[in-house]
Amino acid sequence: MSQGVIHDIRGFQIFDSRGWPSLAVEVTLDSGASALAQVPAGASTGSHEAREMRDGTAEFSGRGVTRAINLIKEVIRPRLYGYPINQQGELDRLLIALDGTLDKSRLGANTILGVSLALSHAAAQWLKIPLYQYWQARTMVLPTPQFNVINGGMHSDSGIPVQEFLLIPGGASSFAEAMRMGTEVYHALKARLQDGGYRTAVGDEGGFAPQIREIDEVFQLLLQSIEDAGLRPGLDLAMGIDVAANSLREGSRYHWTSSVQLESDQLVDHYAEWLRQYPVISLEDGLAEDDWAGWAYLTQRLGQQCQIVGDDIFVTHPKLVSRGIHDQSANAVLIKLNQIGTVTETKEVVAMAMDAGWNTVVSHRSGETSDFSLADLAVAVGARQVKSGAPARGERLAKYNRLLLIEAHDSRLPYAGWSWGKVGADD
Ligand code: 2PG
Ligand code: MG
Repeated sequence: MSQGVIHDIRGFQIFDSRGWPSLAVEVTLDSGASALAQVPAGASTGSHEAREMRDGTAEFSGRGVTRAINLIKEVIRPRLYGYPINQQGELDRLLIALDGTLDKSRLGANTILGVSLALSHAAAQWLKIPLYQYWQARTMVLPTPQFNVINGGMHSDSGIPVQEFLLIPGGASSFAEAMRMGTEVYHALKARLQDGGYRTAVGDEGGFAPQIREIDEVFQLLLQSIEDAGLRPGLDLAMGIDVAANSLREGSRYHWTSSVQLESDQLVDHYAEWLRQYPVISLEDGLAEDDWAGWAYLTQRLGQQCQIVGDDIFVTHPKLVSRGIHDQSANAVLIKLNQIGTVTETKEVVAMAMDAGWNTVVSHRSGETSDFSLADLAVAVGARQVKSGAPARGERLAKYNRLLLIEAHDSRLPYAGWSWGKVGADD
């Protein structure tokens, strides 16, 4: 009879949504049952993210994952063989110890995450429960999505300096209604762009990538599209932005446009103005990862009226999040599994942020696969927000569709809506 122990672990080279190699990991149990997980990759990365293991050879511009596959075969499989599957914390600690570095550089965060996720999937399967139940940590909730409908920065060639314009349908009464709102505005936006003579090609995360010079024009287009869809800006849907300001940083200043360079307090002045004019309730990476003084100033100035989300500055790392909590550098953290590398560490960082009263947003990467694990994670840890790109492109929908199915199957789970503290037009 099956004991639920690990019988085999294998890595495979697959491809992500940008056409670069990525890693899939399959865990097989003694019962013969197997589970698969796939690993994503970012483009606008924080410099303190855990390291990926890439081949560095001429093939695939150095991005092949043959070394990662070999490490799974030669180092990880022999160590984990025969272990009971139903103990994620213990297995993740073994992986961390096997790697033995602070930045996961010996085995690679991609290698470790692929194994960590596949182990979880296999365990949930063995226990015959959904993944989110296996991972359950706090009161579970269906997260409010952040739909990235305009792609700029390093995610498209639109020339727009802000990387992401996000629509946040907190006024919906269910996740299904949030999807309806998001998709209807997405289609209204496409029609508006066409009418305005803009191209409607999409960027890496499925959002449109029009060549629009003025940020205010983007905000106006979003406002009008929300209204075109018969919805109320700021009530049904609010807006967010991810500036990904690391990619604008040059020396101590921010390279806003080819002719405009700004100090961080000048950039914060811009944000204050946008918050005054538009229903913007979430601001991610408004400043660069090393601008800690700027972040404290930003949070002190705008943190009462807006969610200040740290991504590249915290990279889902307990030490950096803890520093941010101490310094009051933000009031929310973006959570990305592959920035830290294991399920267990990711859950610990979420718990730390929540205990400090911070909001948490579970996020995809710009290079994705059809893996949907992050949707289950968002529900399991009670993160009340999730970011998985536009409501378009299969790799983005894999996560949103998973949440739709979780909602359909588990009617006890409430939709987060604005429960995480929107500050907007109605209060
Ligand atoms: C971000 C992410 C995801 P990337 O900056 O928040 O949207 O982008 O994966 O390129 O870091
Ligand atoms: Mg970001």
